Amino acid sequence: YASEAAAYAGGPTFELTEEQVGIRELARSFTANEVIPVAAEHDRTMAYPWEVIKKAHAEGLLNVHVPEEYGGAGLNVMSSSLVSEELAYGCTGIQTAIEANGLASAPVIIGGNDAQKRKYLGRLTEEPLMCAYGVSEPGAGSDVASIKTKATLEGDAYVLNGSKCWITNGGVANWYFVLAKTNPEGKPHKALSGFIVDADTPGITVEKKLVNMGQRCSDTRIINFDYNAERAENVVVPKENLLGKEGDGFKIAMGAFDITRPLVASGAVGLAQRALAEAAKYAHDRKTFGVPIIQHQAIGTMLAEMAIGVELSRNAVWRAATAKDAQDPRTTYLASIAKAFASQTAVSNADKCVQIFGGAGYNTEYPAEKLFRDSKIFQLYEGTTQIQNLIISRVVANDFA
Ligand code: CS8
Ligand code: FAD
Repeated sequence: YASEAAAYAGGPTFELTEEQVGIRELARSFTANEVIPVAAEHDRTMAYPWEVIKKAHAEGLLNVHVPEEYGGAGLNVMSSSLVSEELAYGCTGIQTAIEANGLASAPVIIGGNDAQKRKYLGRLTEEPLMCAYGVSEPGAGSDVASIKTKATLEGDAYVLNGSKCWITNGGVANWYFVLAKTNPEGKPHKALSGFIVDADTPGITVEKKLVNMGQRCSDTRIINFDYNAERAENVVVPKENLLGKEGDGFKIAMGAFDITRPLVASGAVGLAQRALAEAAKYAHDRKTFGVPIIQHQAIGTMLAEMAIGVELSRNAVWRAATAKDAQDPRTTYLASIAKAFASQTAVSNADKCVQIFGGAGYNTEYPAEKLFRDSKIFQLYEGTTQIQNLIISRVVANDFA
């Protein structure tokens, strides 16, 4: 950043506390020392960033929102958003791997009992272990209520049958949150239940890592929870791993997004800020027609638009995060606004960054093309932009009915 004052102007609502400034500094220096130096290599090899994750765990930058009583830092969403933005500034592939732990543990924090939290959240804080959130399926992404995976109660355990698709951390997770139908005849939203499933449960098969456009070191997989004829095994989940009671699953799964959409949006802000910084530096160095290109008004206008996007997106993230922390009933609406707007900013800033770099923007020796590839997913995962707009428009329709 050019200066602290330029990056965070503060203000009556959004002045950071001393503790928050400290958290942000810790995440910023971690990003500079541990993330940025290895980001391009992880993008090239697509290797999972285990070393970075182990160091993040040691520094207290993994599982930041896990309550203190279960060994975590107990950060609220606002403070967590500072960490997400800084990590994303370095590499959103690495940040997504780290953030996916937050997403998978959110349903346990929301719907879990003390024993479940102690066992599964405690495990995460003791060792650098990963977990994954398994909701989407090959046939159902946006329409969560239409998922097909079944959980059938047989004696004192559930038998899982179905497949989950696009599961971040799928191949490296120690446990999964899985949303499944416990009452196939019931109304779709009340038919779903949430489970914690140990990844080493017999019968689970993990397919090969999916090769994506960007965020290529993040591990995305299809996971099958099916009767394995060869080994004559069902995927059996003990009854005590049900979160809440049968039928609570949809609300638990949605409640997680109220926490994580502001954090995904802050990841988008980090990427947008990085695109601005890289573009501005390059525009100072590169000369055409005898002057640095930053002196051409057309370039200055693009940089100004990028800065506008960053500032307003960060404001939207902080607004949504503080709403969640204050239990504001408009949290879901504000989280969708932050997610939709910040992801648009990330895509737009990455595009402008490539443009400002000219031909170099299209080349892997420079940072712009990675930012461009990495940015697009923000408009897709954690609910597409169309789904955020659906959530926002339902509130608007209600407000002005
Ligand atoms: O289906 C909903 C939706 O959000 N779809 C998008 C799915 C999505 O976002 N998937 C993301 C998967 S995870 C991922 O991509 C990870 S990316 C990698 C990791 C990144 C790092 C973190 C919908 C379309 C918004 C709504 O669906 P509908 O079927 O229309 O249901 P509704 O009528 O809106 O709601 C039914 C009941 O649920 C209650 N509800 C809805 N939202 C919430 C929240 N909290 C609590 N309860 C909620 N947010 C709603 O009030 C209804 O309850 P009733 O009692 O029935 O009235
Ligand atoms: P579809 O739902 O089939 O949508 C297709 C198109 O139709 C989209 O443009 C969509 O916006 C539009 N559309 C759908 N419904 C409507 C509507 N009602 N109104 C207007 N437009 C609509 N899922 C997990 O559970 N866990 C994860 O960890 C996870 N990580 C992911 C990581 C990656 C890299 C990717 C690509 C996906 C991940 N997902 C994960 C899945 C992700 O959440 C879904 O891909 C996303 O929600 C969209 O679902 P879909 O792909 O099935 O698209």
